[in-house]
Amino acid sequence: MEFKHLIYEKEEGIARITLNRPKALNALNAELIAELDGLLDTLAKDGAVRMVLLTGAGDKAFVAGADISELAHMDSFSARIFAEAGQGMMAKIANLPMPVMAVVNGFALGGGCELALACDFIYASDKAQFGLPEETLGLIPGFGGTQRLARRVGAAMAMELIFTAKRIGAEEARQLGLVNRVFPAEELMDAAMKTAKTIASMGPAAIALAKISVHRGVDVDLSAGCHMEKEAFGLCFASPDAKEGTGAFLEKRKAVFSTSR
Ligand code: DAK
Repeated sequence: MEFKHLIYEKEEGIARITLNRPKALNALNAELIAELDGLLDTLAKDGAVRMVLLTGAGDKAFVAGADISELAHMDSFSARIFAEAGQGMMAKIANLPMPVMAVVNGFALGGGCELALACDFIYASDKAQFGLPEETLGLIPGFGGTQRLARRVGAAMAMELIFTAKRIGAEEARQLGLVNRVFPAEELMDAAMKTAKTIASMGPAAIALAKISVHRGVDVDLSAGCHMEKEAFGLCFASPDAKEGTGAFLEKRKAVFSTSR
């Protein structure tokens, strides 16, 4: 697949997407959002992809935000269309059947921080910086940032970060629960790949069901969440992987799960 602003690689069930506008610190313009949106549609149908890594080209930025040169020319109408495209693309990440990890190698600001938050979890380099600087531009986060950041770090901390536009480093982001793990920059991609391989070795149906249970569950009360979990648990038995996994344990051998959904 050929893209103008993305590099797409696939190896042993792991897809790696690199946002590739390094001269603009990988800022999200409308073309990049459309390309990524289309690629997510393709991935959703690719049963052989078990895990997705999303990262930024170069060593300076994951994504430095929405492209300010495009934002500067927007009116209310085009801003709404842009927000719809961005929010739609980010919702697709949660709806993918396979996990998506943001591998944040530098600035993750504004729309870049929102994109990382839309992924299932974040690994960061010790050089990464996170922030929602939209207020400095007379804007608010428009790609779900007010919602996802508050769910991740709590409403009060999200409001402080949004109101002050403060940038925080990787370690502080980890302490807040925004980032799962922090690595020296040169070790980040290897660490991400190691976790990706572990996840890719699990049964793909059970991973998809766990992902949907967690995502849907955080938006409902505990009883509704447990109800959904029960249904998802039952669905695991529609895949041969449940028999293979339990059988392998009893036979004292390593389970061999399906290679596609
Ligand atoms: N957009 C476009 N270009 C950008 C950019 C961005 N967000 N960030 C950096 N660049 C470009 C710079 O203009 C520069 O280009 P040249 O001048 O070389 O042509 C190049 O990348 C390198 O940047 P710097 O020279 O500034 O590099 P520094 O190391 O000095 O500084 C920096 C790095 C990341 C601290 C700085 O570039 C910076 O502050 N960038 C802007 C960060 C920012 O404010 N990001 C948030 C953008 S607002 C909406 C939906 C979503 C959003 C808004 C509305 N709807 C409701 C419609 C989201 C908004 C945002 O994300």
